[in-house]
Amino acid sequence: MIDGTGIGAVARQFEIDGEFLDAERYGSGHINDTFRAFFDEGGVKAPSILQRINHNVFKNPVALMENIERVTGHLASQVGAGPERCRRVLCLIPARDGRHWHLDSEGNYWRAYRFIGGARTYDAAVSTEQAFQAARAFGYFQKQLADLPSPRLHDTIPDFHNTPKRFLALERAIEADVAGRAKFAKQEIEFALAHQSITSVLLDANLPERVTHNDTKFNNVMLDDNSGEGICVIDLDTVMPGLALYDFGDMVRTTTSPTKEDERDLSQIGMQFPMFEALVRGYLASAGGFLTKEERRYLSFSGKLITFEIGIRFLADYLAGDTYFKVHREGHNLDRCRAQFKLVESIEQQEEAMSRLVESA
Ligand code: ADP
Ligand code: GN1
Ligand code: MG
Repeated sequence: MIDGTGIGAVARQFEIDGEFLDAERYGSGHINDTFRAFFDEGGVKAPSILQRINHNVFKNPVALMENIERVTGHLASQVGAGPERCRRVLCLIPARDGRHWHLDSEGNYWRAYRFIGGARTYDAAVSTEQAFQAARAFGYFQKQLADLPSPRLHDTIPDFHNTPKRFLALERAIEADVAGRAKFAKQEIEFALAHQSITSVLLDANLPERVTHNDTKFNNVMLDDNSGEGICVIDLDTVMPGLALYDFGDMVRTTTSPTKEDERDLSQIGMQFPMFEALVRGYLASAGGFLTKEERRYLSFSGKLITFEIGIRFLADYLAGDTYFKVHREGHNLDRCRAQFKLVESIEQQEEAMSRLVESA
């Protein structure tokens, strides 16, 4: 935990104008710690974003920050100067020593971003327009990074979307059952094991490696408060080489059901076809120019696969005693797993229609 004094000391390490006032936890991420920190800028209370990187998850924060510097630099070069620059691209605030991160006395890595005002993130999408905007923004993000100069970005988490390896990790967690919880998750374990055959489909399909975001949750894109436009893709820790379909798949997971990721009332969860249609339209509006025929063919499948993959990650973490994802109640990871599997079922029921839609798009 960090108190107000601690965060003030960290905040003062960055090139932010004005006196530090206070800070509050911000957002609903499961891995890092995000704070909105306020500074007195000539009598105005101005916010900045401060983030502590979870180095148990991201083993090499310096390499991660190198990725982010390169990625945001490349995006910024395409947006150009002007007042919208730090609303359209995340702008890192340098530390006072000139680096883009600060290492505190406890061995934690911190970074700071300019606050994007007049826009916000949502944990669930409420309209097809929002789904369209998110998909278009994530597709545009991939497009802008298609010509990122070499070298290859660091893999901040190796095999992040390697579903067969995620499946193997689940099998080990079931076998070890260190928290004695397998007995509470019999149905979910059965569901997971019955789906093993889908895990390697994308890896076997010989699809092109691209620079991808890899965590395209709906709450990782900021929508403008006035226009509703998807103006800035955020949460760049997992930007690294990947498949375009990992990103589309996670959009399907987090945007097509009207519910949040941890909804306990399973009857509320379902893949809403108009939302999927809006995602396809939005994504193709920006990414349609570079996607191959093969990539297009797997668009609907990717939604099922990534929803399943995140579901088995939640299940494995539940069985391991909640060591990876932050949890806020007992059984939280199991609830999240159940919600993902319910969505997988819903996608399965509509898979043919989804594929037909993609073919005609
Ligand atoms: P996490 O890993 O905690 O999900 P994010 O980078 O997604 O971290 O940030 C958490 C939340 O903080 C986001 O959902 C968004 O609402 C808000 N946020 C992040 N960066 C900014 C920014 N530069 N300006 C304004 N809000 C931001
Ligand atoms: C984590 O950090 P956050 O909350 O955006 C996770 C993603 C999962 C997501 C599920 C580094 O993302 O892979 O899809 O939770 N990030 C990491 O909500 O594991
Ligand atoms: Mg996030």
